[in-house]
Amino acid sequence: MDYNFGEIEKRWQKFWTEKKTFQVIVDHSRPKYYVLDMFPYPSGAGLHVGHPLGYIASDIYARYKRLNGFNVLHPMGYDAFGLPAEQYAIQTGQHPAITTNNNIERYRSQLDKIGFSYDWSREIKTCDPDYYKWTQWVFIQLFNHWFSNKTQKAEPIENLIREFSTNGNQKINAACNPHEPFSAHEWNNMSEKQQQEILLHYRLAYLADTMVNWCPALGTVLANDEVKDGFSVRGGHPVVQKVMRQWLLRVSAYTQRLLEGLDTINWTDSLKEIQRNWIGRSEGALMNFEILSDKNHILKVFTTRPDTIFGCTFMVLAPEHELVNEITSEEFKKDVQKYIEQTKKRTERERMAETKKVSGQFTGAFAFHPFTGKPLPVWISDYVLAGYGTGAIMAVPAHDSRDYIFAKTFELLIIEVVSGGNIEVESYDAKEGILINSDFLNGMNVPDAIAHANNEIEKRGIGVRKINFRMRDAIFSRQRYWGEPFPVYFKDGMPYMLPEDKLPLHLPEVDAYLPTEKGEPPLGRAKNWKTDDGYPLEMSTMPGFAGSSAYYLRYMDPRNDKALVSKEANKYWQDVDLYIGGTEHATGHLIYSRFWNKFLFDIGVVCKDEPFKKLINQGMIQGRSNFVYRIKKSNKFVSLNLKDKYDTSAIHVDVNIVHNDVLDIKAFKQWNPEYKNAEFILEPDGKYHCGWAIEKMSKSLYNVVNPDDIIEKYGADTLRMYEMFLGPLEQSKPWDTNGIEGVYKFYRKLWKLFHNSQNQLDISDEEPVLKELKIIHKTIKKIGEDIENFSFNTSVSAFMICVNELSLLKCNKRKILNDLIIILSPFAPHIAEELWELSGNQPSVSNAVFPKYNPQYLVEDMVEYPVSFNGKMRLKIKLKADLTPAEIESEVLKDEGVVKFLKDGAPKKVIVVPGKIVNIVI
Ligand code: ANZ
Repeated sequence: MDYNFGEIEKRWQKFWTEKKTFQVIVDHSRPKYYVLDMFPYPSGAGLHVGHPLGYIASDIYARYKRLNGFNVLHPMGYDAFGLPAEQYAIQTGQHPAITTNNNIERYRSQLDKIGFSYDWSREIKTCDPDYYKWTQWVFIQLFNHWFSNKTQKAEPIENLIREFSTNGNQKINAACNPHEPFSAHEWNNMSEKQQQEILLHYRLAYLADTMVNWCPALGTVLANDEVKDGFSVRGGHPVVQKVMRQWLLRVSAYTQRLLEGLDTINWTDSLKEIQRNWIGRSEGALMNFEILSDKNHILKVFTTRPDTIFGCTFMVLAPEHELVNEITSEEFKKDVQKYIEQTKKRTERERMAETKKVSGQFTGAFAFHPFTGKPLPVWISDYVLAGYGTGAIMAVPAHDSRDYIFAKTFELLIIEVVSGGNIEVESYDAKEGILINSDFLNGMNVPDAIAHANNEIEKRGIGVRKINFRMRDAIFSRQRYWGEPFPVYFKDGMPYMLPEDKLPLHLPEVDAYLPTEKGEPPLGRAKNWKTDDGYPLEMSTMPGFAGSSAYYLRYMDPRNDKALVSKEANKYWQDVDLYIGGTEHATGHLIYSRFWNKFLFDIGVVCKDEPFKKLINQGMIQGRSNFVYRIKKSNKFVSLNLKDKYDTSAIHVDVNIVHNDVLDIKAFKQWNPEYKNAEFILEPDGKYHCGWAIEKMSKSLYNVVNPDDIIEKYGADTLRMYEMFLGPLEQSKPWDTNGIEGVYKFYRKLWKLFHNSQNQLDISDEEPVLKELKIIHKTIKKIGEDIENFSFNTSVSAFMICVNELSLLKCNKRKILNDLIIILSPFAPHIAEELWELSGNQPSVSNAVFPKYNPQYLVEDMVEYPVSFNGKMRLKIKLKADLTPAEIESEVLKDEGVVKFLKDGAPKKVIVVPGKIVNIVI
């Protein structure tokens, strides 16, 4: 019988499904292990060979853990809401649910072919009402909680209401939006609407006016990364900055815990660093500057360099700052207005990225320097961001590069206050040097001056020490159709939550996936979009990250209709032990889900504060593109090595019609009607050679390789092993099929070990000999260690060496082969199952136990001894490893080289360190 991967793979995939091999339940007799892949967004293009890289790695690990006695939870599902299906719906009218389901089916069939050990009974789709019921439920809990800075956790909103009615908001230390103080008496006399408005300042999910990127053509708010140079990435429509009332999540409340949590989890340093930067903790001071006017305006600024206060020569406000209108003098009103309009066209990211040029406008107002009393001109400029700190700065041009460019551009005063640089040429931003021109700070170094300035600022009541975080609250509404509806209705303009027994609130049908004539989101088109009592429902939907924020919890108990996850299931599965996915989620999903989890921890839904214990980012698989060279203004193509003689342009050609960089000319002519009559200038070997380059794997570059095609040709086990063989998991690497035959041949060789030359099964029950035992135990050790270290590429070569060595020995001993099958099974589960059964074992091999290596077989046979004469190393002698010191001495003294050195004289002494060295004293 030949190695027929097609049949074998289908058979075992069917077996696993029918026997529910990978279905798991809570089982207290075994330790749990939870291996999770970042679930995919099912796009219309299907999977390419880059997608399964991480899935294969996690599957190997999951299967390995299972062989080691763990009860392994290894689920899969779909992040199914999102823009592409909705855009497609707008173009074609096809309901996004249909598009999504078609795509999911395609994904599923592709995934099934790869032989993953997923427990498909736990599959989830975020667009499924039974699933998003719990996304809505968490939202309600967020709305009903606030964050106490004192206890550093979420607390029920009722506690806060009680506090307000007894003490007002004076004593409370909460994460909240800035607002006016009020007394208990005032609170108790407020209308319900007023109270609700105030509570929004505290709720963990709240409505607020906030600056957003608004794209009128798409009719929605866009995230920063969906906007480039003032235009939407998708469609290229203009985007403006606009204040809109939006739902937000108070992620900022959890900044300290999000930071501290990083120290408790096993993630790479680089990923942790990305999160730390994103959270952006800075220590500094919040200072008050009085504005020179009759209205007592106070300008608050946040600075990390209070030591440089005597170098402050002007102030800058973000153009959106609330004081701008009030302080601008008549004379400058028009120019200021013009400047504000201009800024609206730029996104925050662009404003931050611009470091060479500055723009700005004087307001006509002045502030007082809090120490010297000197007047400081107040400007507006878009390099100061509205959403960071207080949206206003004290400018110290000598020591801040942006302020420096600004001062130079507008000819403002520059005063050096820290020595060490040359401010004639550039600002000196370093946090070291001695303070000058700074009154009571003169002569101090920077750290001392910071501490001293802070003390003085607090003593004189000019300001307070303050820790500031860069991370903002997350804007949580989208004016789109294909997302979770909010469980929210409005009464008297204020938001209220639906009762939990009304969940899920189903996404309604609409006649078009577009905003209404009035500019409302698509849900504004839904008939009867109101509660039973006639109150209007929220028309925005939740953003993409809503559904992925707690999906790992739902897998623990996916069909529970009473709770997001039962206490029992959560207590057993606890958290994700291993999470594998792409780096692109470093600041989005991985922050939001940690926040979400911490909140659920606070309210007692989950038992772990951090959701993902260990996280690995797989590298990207890049495409290897091919090119043909078209002679300009012709339909003639010239081969790679002749192209320099012509004026050509390179054209991407589908890699699937190129083999080892040689173009399949017939296929090329059929590929595109334009090339039907193309002519070719070939190389002397009669072939058309293509050029190549490593690029992103993308449909538009025609370099996409579909795993289905590889499986069709070589089988899933070859695909799995080959993806691992490409290189270290965490590195990016190009897809290059040049070595795939090698992996395929390896399986055939393995197959032959079990079969005789007539291709009949032939396994011997003879006891293995030492040589064979050494080979297999060396491999068991190596594979176990490699898997633990996620070094799967080195495992592949270890398997190849092992099978080669066993083949040379013609080893077909059952005891050796059984172990080999088990350790191979995580990588190549289909062939492993087949050989396991053929060898007379009870399927499935996934129920076997990963063998333990015996160190006795790992001892090297021979040792190479360096032999020294009076301490000087002269020669090396190979000896059997198990000799006694006396035997070693006698062997060494018999050696020809040694005899020569001794020149017939007897040595005075021979010192033997077994396994290491021999020293001869003469
Ligand atoms: C005076 C000063 C002097 C500053 C100096 C820096 C250097 P991080 O570390 O990122 O927190 N800043 C504050 N709010 C800002 C805003 N909304 N937009 C732009 N810049 C803002 O940086 C804090 C520093 O960034 C603050 O300290 C402030 O400039 C500026 F030699 O104040 B500094």
